[in-house]
Amino acid sequence: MKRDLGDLALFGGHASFIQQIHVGRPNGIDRARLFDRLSWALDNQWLTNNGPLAREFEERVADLAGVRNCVAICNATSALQLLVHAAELTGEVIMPSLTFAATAHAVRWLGMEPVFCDIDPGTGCLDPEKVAAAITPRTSAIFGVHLWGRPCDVDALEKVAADTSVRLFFDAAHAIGCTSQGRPVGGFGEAEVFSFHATKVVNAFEGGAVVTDNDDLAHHIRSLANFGFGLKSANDAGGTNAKMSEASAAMGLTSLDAFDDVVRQNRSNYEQYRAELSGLPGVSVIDFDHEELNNYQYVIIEVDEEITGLPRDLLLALLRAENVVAQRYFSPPCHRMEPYRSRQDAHLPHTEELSARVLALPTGSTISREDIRRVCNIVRLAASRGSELTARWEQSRSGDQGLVSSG
Ligand code: T4K
Repeated sequence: MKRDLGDLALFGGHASFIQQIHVGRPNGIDRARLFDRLSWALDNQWLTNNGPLAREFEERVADLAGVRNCVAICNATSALQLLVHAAELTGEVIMPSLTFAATAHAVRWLGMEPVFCDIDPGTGCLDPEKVAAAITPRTSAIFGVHLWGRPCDVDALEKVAADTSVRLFFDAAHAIGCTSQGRPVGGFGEAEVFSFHATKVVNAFEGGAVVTDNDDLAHHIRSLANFGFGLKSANDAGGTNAKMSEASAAMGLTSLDAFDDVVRQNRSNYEQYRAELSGLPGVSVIDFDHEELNNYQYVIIEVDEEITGLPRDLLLALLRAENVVAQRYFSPPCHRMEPYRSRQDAHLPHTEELSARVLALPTGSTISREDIRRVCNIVRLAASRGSELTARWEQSRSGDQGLVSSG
């Protein structure tokens, strides 16, 4: 355990971890089950194109989400694009800026303008009042994002959508297995999109899905993902290839088998982080509504530089020097990134404030209690002596080696 600033790798100490630990390390998988499924697919000589494993995966995801239709797609970005295309959206789509670039890129790829709207600082998700104010005659849809698995204020967004005749969809990339007021994420708005990327709580190597109770929309998306075959209207002709392969479905199914265990482990990690960092001024671990189901796949801390004297990015750099590959999910926010920054002048104070404070820490089934203890030890040491650390870092960068090597 590190006791003094000189113990930190940033100042010449040994790194806390010999090997890197990551946010987004794939969770452990039952290899025997995975290999059985892969072997079965090889024996079956059916490797993609709506195969039996993909269909089973779709059934299980639809069940979890409490909806009639799940269309498995090769990744969530493509799923978002297909959804935007099938829904025939036009003009402007309102969304948060505090999200992964894929949410905005998917909309822009289809020729629409993402319009970034500020968040509720308490949840990190769209502020429904700000959404209502952002609607213009060009707005065709609202895309909520259940950030870090915390659901949006779904009721309020549904009301805004109904009052303004604007369509409502959700990017639920982070939120499989979560509920809002006891209802599973997946059934909100007209459709929702899950991600099954390797870094996610359900992992299909790469994968995504559109879930919806709208049978026509599901049929349309399924056809578009398969070159447009089977589309009812000649106007809709054309499509792409965005199907989920049997190998991905085999992985997705095996990951779903472990879902409850992984969520239990994530929750225990999350609670340990909360306990180890409790009472540390200027650092908080974001909360979840424990009355609801949560997948706890992200452990996010907020670092208040005014209280700690420690800039979030310096904490990131010092964690990385210790081989803790923390992530700035999500910073910069989309409206501060190209191609959006130069296209619009969004004023999003809550987004900017939260985005500047957040850091994701490693969790999942590959992290041990001892790993978390050590990560928290570093965060505690750094945040409790933030001003001193920052001054020392600045001096070391300006070449005062004497201070760098002292204990
Ligand atoms: N909407 C939202 C709200 C999203 O967050 C995402 C994706 C999407 C849509 C789009 O979903 P997909 O089209 O990807 O299905 C990662 C993931 O690639 C991305 O899926 C995810 N969100 C995002 C939050 O995280 P990066 O740019 O941070 O990836 P990368 O390569 O830097 O990896 C992150 C960490 O994970 C690293 O520390 C390394 C570690 N890692 C990664 C992989 C792939 C591993 O340890 N093993 C691995 O196999 O985006």
